[in-house]
Amino acid sequence: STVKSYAAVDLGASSGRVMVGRVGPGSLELSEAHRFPNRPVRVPEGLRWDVLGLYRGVLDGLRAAGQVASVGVDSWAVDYGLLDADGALLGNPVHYRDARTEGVAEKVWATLPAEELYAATGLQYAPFNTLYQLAAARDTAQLAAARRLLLVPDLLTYWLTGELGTELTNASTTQLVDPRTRDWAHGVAGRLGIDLGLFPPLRLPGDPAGVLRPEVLQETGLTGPVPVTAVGSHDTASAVAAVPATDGRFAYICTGTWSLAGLELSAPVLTEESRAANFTNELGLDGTVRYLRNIMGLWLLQECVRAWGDPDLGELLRAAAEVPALRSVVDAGDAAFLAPGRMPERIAEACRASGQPVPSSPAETTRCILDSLALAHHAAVEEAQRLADHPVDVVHIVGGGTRNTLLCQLTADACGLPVVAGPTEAAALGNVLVQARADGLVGDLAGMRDLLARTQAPTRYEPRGDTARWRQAAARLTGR
Ligand code: ADP
Ligand code: LRH
Repeated sequence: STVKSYAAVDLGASSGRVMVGRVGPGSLELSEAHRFPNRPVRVPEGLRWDVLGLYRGVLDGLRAAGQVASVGVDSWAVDYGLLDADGALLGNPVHYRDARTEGVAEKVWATLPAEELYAATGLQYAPFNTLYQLAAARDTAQLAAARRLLLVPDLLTYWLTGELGTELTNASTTQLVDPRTRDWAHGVAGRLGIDLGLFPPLRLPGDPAGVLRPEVLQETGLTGPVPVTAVGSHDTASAVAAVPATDGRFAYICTGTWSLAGLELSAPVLTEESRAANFTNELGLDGTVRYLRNIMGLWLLQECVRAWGDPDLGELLRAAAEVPALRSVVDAGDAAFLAPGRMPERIAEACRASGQPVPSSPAETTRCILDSLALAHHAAVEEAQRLADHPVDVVHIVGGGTRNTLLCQLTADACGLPVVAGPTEAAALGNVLVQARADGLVGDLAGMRDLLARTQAPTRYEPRGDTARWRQAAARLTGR
């Protein structure tokens, strides 16, 4: 029987990796070829991605991966690089945590009210949606010189193949796509003076995206032709595709730098109530909609760990498990935590401001973060079910946060539902499976999930009761 290898390039906000998936009839194995840190750089003009360093990591990873049937690229959403008339990159892509979008949304809404924008695009308000980034860049020399705009995975795909395209799942995070037609929102772009001509034509997960350029083959030691396949290039689209659900009654939480918590739907929810609850409608594989809320996620912990001089994470989590539960909680959905820096102090300030005990040790702060994340996970899972009228029996957790067993257990406790945790490298697996599908090796989304459920043994966490305590803690935040 034939087993084929596929390389998944998966760039998260905290690390990039090149993973190799081996897919055969009824079999699926994933291994890591190369992992490299993703460290943004602050320069005088602001916070930037080190996109050349990332591309270096991709090339090293492809060399380590060895010969593969194809390559796919996914990354975090919303950010982009601009190309000049010669096809050269103009500057370093701006980080979505950069301050340039402060106060921009209000100006956009003066032209196009937030209600209309939501009805047309279904995207939750986040200051970093590409639409606001483009509004912030409006009068810059760089944008004036730009002939093309490529979202980060499309930029790397372009460097690998020389071919231009805009992959749909990630395009849906720009706030310039209509989730009903799954095509550009021309009316929105027109009213805001955004030139959609900057975006190369849309392509869908599974579409061909060229072959590795001769120079790339030479540098990676691969033998051509090696096709590149468009995948769900938004990492969250790939991760949700790899949720090993066995029926439709599930919620998911993609945990990494962010927690993305919600439901997979067949149509967007564009009601005013949904907008007020800040739920987003991003586009997924095969006509699906990712109806979810962004929660600050393990970013809160990453930033604290950085501030504490990188103590051992395992020891910190063991100590946090010994701290009494729910002493203090913060709103883990609050955009006040978006920017980098001073995170332990900002968390302490939020506890003080809401009249709760102020965590005083790294273990206590860590416990506060994990309790707060579990609380926010529950709120998102519960509200999504209500707003979409779509009940669930189980919560799937995928991504790096599945390694945090305390977070998984607390999430089960807060939700009062069983949690099924895994796979950890969900985005890479979703990336691999879309390539294998384009190659005819696996079937539809249900077939992909069936293969995952049979091959990637997850861990199950049962809720430990005591949901009343979680409700009381939630009330401390809402003041109700
Ligand atoms: P991203 O793709 O956004 O860069 P990941 O999915 O790689 O993020 O998840 C990274 C997070 O996973 C880290 O911030 C950390 O909190 C958590 N994590 C990674 N390894 C471990 C571990 N061994 N134990 C507990 N948590 C871990
Ligand atoms: C997670 C993610 C998330 C976006 C954020 C910018 O990596 O793609 O889905 O909201 O980054």
